Amino acid sequence: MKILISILVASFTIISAQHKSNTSNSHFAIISKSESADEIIRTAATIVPTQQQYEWQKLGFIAFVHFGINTFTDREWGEGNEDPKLFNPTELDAEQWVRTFKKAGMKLAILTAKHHDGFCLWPSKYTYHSVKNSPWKNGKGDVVREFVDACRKHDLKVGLYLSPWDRNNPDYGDSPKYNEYFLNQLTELLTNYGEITEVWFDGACGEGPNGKRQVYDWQSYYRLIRNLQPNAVIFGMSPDIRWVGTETGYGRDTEWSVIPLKLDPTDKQKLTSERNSIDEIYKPGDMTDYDLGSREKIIDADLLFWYPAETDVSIRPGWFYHPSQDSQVKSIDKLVDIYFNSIGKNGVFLLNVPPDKRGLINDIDVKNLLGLKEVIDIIFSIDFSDNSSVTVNSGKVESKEKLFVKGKYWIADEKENSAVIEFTLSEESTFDVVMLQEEVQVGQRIEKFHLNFWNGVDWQKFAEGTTVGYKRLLKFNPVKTNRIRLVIEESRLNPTLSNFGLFKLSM
Ligand code: FUL
Repeated sequence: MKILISILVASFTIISAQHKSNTSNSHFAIISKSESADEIIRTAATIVPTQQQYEWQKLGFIAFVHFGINTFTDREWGEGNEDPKLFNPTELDAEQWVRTFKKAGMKLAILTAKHHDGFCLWPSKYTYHSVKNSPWKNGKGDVVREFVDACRKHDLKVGLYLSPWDRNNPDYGDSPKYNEYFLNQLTELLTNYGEITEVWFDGACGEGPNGKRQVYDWQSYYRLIRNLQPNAVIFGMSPDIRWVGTETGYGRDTEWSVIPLKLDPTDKQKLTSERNSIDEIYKPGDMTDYDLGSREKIIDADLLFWYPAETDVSIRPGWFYHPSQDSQVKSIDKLVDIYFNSIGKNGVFLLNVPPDKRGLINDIDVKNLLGLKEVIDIIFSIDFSDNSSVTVNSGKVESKEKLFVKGKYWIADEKENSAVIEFTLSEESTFDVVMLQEEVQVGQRIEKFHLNFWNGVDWQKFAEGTTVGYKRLLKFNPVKTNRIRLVIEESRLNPTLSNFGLFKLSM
């Protein structure tokens, strides 16, 4: 055992030396057993998103569309034995969905091409369980095609959900056979519908009809996706985008995008500087933990990687449409609160809005979704910190606009892990929301901050937080002042700030 440990220690050290360049501009870093806790923290602070992860993060607000045989059977999880003839939307209009999403400010939409029941919304040539055996458009219809066309027309990016768990396929549980089936279906979806920006995999893995448990060949799925859609990000059971860990829409107060991964001894040989080499060693882990990326978690890591959170939630209690839930559509206030707790907590907000049996999104869902957009637009229409003058650590005075000129960001001097950034507003204002953004393209660093305002006599604390990441929104009791201070108390490395704003919830 001791010998094994020494071999491991030696080889970790070598790999770490090869990957020393990872301490800047890489989306993962192997941690050497000889690295001190301080060194590991610094390494964590220099891990950055891939271009694909960064582009995805900037989308901010995206749509989920659960639609399929369950819509017609009034279920959440179909068993796979449904008659395809039940699928018969009378007024399906994917443009109505996409127009609504576009108006709501969403930038990408993800459709459940196949849910756990195995029913395919496109005429897959590998199964009878699809739209091709439904009366809809006499079996000549293709919901995926209509959805993709509508997204292209209205300039939304496209995502597809393909459930690995398939309760219809007789080969499910016969692992190699089913994996081949799954790859064939992925190939259909990734070759016939143009650019796909997000591939969505959930981790459900039920019992096969033959009593055997399916072993998914994730690595072969990733390879195929990287090959057919190199710019796509993969959600869930992949190393690109992680599930935030809850379906409530509420992310963590402390949400790190750099997360540890345990390695098997042979894993390290498979890692190169290639973006996708992490695919070969990635193992899905539990994402529901309260703490995923604190100092305590990462100092024990074998590998650290950029793994940002997607916060999924449905506008209704269920993921699929159920007439009985028409009165339970989330209110505008609730959606606004979720917005602050998803996008505002370093996540991407994935909101499910399920079409009904007609194939249309219901009026109440449309109304509340557009209501959310209206409120958000009003809140963020006036930034009370525009035209303020800024000093950092009482240094020279700059304009806020100069500090955050598009594409630029403020960064503290090397070795400075704290800062006091003071904004003098152009006039006394009342606000109750602050927005902070770090320049994640150099790493996520800020660990603790608070905000003070000048009450005429003293500096008074009015808000505080831990992580910032791509975006942090904080709500607090209204504050009236013309001077405020952002105090970055702790940062894993010299902190950055790429944007700052002060807003008012309602006028
Ligand atoms: C889960 C599924 O089991 C639910 O039905 C839904 O699709 C949700 C988004 O993911 O894992």
